[in-house]
Parts: sequence; C-alpha cells; structure tokens
Amino acid sequence: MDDTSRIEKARGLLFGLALGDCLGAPFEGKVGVTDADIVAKENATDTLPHTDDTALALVLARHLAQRRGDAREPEKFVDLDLLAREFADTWHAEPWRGYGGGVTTSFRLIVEGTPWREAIRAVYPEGSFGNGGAMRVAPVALVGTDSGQVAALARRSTEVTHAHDDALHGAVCQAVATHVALSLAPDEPVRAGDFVDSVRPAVPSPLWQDKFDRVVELVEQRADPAQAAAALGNDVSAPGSVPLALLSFLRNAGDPSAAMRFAIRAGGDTDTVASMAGALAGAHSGYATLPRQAVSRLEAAAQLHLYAEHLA
Ligand code: R7I
Ligand code: MG
Ligand code: MG
Repeated sequence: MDDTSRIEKARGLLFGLALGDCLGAPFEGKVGVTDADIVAKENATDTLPHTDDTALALVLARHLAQRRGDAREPEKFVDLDLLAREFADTWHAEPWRGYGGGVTTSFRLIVEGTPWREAIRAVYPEGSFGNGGAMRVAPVALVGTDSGQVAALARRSTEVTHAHDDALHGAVCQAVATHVALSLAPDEPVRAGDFVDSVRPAVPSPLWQDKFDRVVELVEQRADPAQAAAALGNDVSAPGSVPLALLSFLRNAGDPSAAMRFAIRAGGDTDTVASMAGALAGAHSGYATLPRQAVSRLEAAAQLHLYAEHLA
C-alpha cells in the first residue's frame, strides 16, 4: 500500500467512526427510522456533535500517536495507568457526552484517586461487559502490524475500564476486523465468509464463534436491519452490538453510508453500532467514499485529520 492510500484509509477509519457516532446518536431508542430520515441528517448544515464513543476514541488515538516504544511491545505502547487517567479526565471534563452508568462511577472514582483496577469493579464485580472498549478501539488497527499485535493492543486499551471477557472479546473482534478491512483494496469484493474467517482465531469463545456463524448466514440471507437486530442483538453489551456492526459492514461492503444507515435502522445502541460499522467501512473504502457534506460538519474534524496523519 502506498502512503496516499494508507492516509486515505486511516482517515476513512477515524472519520467513519465519528460519523457513525454522530449520525446514530439522534436515533438512539427510536423505532421506524427510514433511510430518508438518516440522509436528511447527512445533508443538513449544522455541526454534528459526537458522544462518548468518539471522545474516547480520540483519547486512544492521541495516546497511540505518542508512540511510546514499539507496537511489538504492547506493554510499552499502551501505558495502562496513564490511559486510565486520560479516559477518566476526559469524562470529567465533559461528563454529558452520554457515558454508560458503570464507567461513569469508575471514572469518578479514578479522578478521586482510587486505583483503576479497583475502580472498574466497583459497580460490576466481574467487570463490565458493555461495548465501551469496542466502540473506541479501532485506532489500534492503524499501529499494529498483524492480528496478534492488534489484538494485544485492543485488550490493553480495553482492560483499563472493562474487565469482563466478553468486553475484551468484543474489542479484539472490532480491532482485528478493522485491521482486516484496512488490508483489503477498496475495489476488492469482500467475501463475508473469508472476512469472518480472518477474525475468528482472535476470538476463541464459543459464544463469539456462534455469532460469527450467524453473521455469515445473515449476509447470505440478505437479512434486513430488523432481522439482523433480532438475530444478533442491538444493545449496549459487547456481544449484543459488535456482531451487528460487523454484519452492517459486510451487508453493505463498498458503501459506508449504506453500512451506517443499516446499523441505525437496526435500532437499539445506534450511535455505537453505526460508529463501529463506520470505522470498518471507512477503513475498507477510504475517506473519499464518506458523504462529503457530513464529514465536513463533524465537531472533531480537525483532530480526526491530525490523528489520521500521525497514525497512518
Ligand atoms: O461499556 P460502556 O462504556 O458503555 C458504552 C455505551 C455505548 O452505547 C455508548 O454510546 C454509551 O451510551 O454507553 O459503559 P458501562 O457502564 O461499562 O456499560 C454499559 C452498560 O452495560 C451498563 O450501563 C449496563 O447497563 C450494562 N452492563 C451490565 N449490566 C449488568 N451486569 C455492563 N456490564 C454489566 C454487568 O456486569
Ligand atoms: Mg455514545
Ligand atoms: Mg452507544
């Protein structure tokens, strides 16, 4: 891959992540959303404000852009104590961005001085299985050079807030899938079965393997958003949202806007599912394929450009 296409794909990944979040947020919990409702948001003229998903993805992108050490040494590249503090400080500065209930308590405790390992088990003693690790993880796909490195970075970036295995599996799934999407040429047809087979070894859990089987079946059946949500879930848990994002991308490969609309029409946790689908689709198809009118209105457009160049 040459430098131009690398930057184009890095921008696609980060802007896709933010755009899905911004377009999805107004539709959270709404039923009967149509393509036309979403296109109207794409074509409006006002600024597109983001939620916690983009806010924390920007923190992770900045952390990775500092390039402590080398991606082959994930323990240096992601500094757990520092990253926990950076996430908590970002929540503290703007707590109104729509954070989950569990992380809100952990972040408050961390800001007050509780060690993060203790703080993240205050609400859920087994650790949160929320999708908060997966929603922000995609930038690690830009710095890891193979699936193993990407998975290790994904786990480290997640474990400072989410200790539950399913939250970690969700983040690894989203990160490795994003890495695979980056590796495919934009004009190359995406075969769902092959794509999923590239992700499977990184997520060795029966629950997740079953979800992968269903994703491939739903692509073959040309499932609509309602069928997809019924089969895979559309909630704030990692297993109930990451597979739906993967399907939204695979059902609409080559068309990021369609992937995000599919995710939003599936309902439930629309900002997060559309954001994860947007990151996958943008990483595959590149920045130029995102709706121009909408990306220019993203609240964080300047930072997204900066980190895309740093991380590409
Ligand atoms: O995972 P997290 O950061 O939430 C991300 C979601 C995204 O949709 C964002 O857009 C934002 O809206 O929130 O935050 P957590 O608080 O760790 O988890 C989110 C939710 O998952 C919690 O508020 C709970 O409803 C649920 N949850 C659990 N419920 C019961 N038992 C997570 N873990 C558990 C659990 O162990
Ligand atoms: Mg959100
Ligand atoms: Mg959400």
